[in-house]
Amino acid sequence: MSSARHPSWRRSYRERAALPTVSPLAAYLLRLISIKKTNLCFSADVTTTAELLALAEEVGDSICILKTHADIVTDFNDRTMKGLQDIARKKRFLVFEDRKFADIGSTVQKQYAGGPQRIVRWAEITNAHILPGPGIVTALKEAAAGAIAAYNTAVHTEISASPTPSVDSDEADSPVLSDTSADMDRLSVARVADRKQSVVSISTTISTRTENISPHPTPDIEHEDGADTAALLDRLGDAPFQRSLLLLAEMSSEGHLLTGAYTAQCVAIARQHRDFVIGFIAQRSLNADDADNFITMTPGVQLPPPGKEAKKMGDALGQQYNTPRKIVLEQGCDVIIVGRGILYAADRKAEAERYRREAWQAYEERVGLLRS
Ligand code: 5BU
Repeated sequence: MSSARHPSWRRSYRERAALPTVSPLAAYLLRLISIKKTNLCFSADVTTTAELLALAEEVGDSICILKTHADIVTDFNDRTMKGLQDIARKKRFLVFEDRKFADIGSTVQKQYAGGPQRIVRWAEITNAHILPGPGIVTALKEAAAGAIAAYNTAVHTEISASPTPSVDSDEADSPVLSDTSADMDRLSVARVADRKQSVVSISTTISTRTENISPHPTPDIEHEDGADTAALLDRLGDAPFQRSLLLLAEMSSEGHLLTGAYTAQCVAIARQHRDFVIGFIAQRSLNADDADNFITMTPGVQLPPPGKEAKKMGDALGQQYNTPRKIVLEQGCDVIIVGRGILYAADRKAEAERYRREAWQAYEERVGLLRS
C-alpha cells in the first residue's frame, strides 16, 4: 500500500488514540494533542537550567512535547529534572530527550537509566538509531520496564515540618515538603535541616505508591470546538508512567545516510515492538501496513521570513528546513519539531503560537476538517 494513501493520513489524532495497537503513552499523547490542539514540539536547545525552565513556562501552553538535549545543559541536575516534570505536569506536555542512543544493549541501558542524567526517570520519550541492530530496542525497553517497576513500588517519603507559635513569619508558612524520589527526599531533608531550630517536628512516612500506577487508561474525552481546554486537560489527567521510543528513520540534515533499505529496516523493527516504539523521527509518514499507527515527529521545520517563501531554507551547517504545511499536509507527519525558529524570536510565546496555528491548520486540512 502506498504510504500516501495510508488511512492514518485521514484519521484524527483522537481516532488514532483509540486504535487497538496504540500503547498507553501514545494514546495519552494523541489525546493531549487533540484536546490542546497542538502538534508542535518545541526543541529547547539552551545551555542552562534557568533558561530551559523559563522556556518551558513560556511556551508550555502551545506545545504537546518539549524536546531536550540534556547534555548541552551545563548545570543539568536534579533541579532540572524536577523543574521540567513540574512544569510539564502543570502545562500538560510530554518530555522528549533527543539522546539518539546508538551503542550495544548493555551500554545503552546504563546511558538511559544511569549516569548523571538518568534519562529514563524524567523523559517519557527518547530516541535511538538502529545502527547497532534490533537489540538496541530490546535493551532500552528492558531498562524502561525496570524504571517503571521501580516507580510503581517506590518508597515515598514525606517529610513535614510543623511551625511552632514562636516561629518567624516567613517560617510560619513553611510548606510541607513532599517529593517523589530518594534523591528529591535527600534534597528535602537538606532544605529542612537548613532551617532554624524553630522547626520542631519532622515526621517520616514510608508508603508504597498507590496513585498513578501505570499503565492507567487515559480517558477518551469527547470535545467540541470552543470547549474549555483547561477543564478537559484536568479530566485527561497526568500522563501514565510509561516510556516510549522513537526510531531515527530519516534525518533532516543534508546528505544524511538514513535512506532506502535502512529506513525500511527501521520500520520493520518498530513493527516488532509496537508497545514501546511509538513512532519515528522522519521527514514523511512511514505508515504503510494496515496495523501501522506510528507517530511521525519531524525536525528541520521553520517558517520563512516574509517575501522569502520560495527560497530553500537551512543553516550553515547542513540543517535543511521545510514549512509546517509541507511537513504535515504533504508529507503526512504528525508532530513538527521547531527549535531556533521559536528560540530566536523576539516574542517566543507568540512565535510558538504562530507555529502551533500553522501546523494545526495543516493537520485539519489533511484530515478533511478544513478546506484547502
Ligand atoms: P532547529 O533549531 O529547529 O534546527 O533544531 C532542530 C532540533 O532537532 C535540534 O535539537 C536537532 O538536534 C534536532 N534534530 C534535527 O534537527 N534533525 C534531525 O534529523 C534530528 C534531530 Br534526528
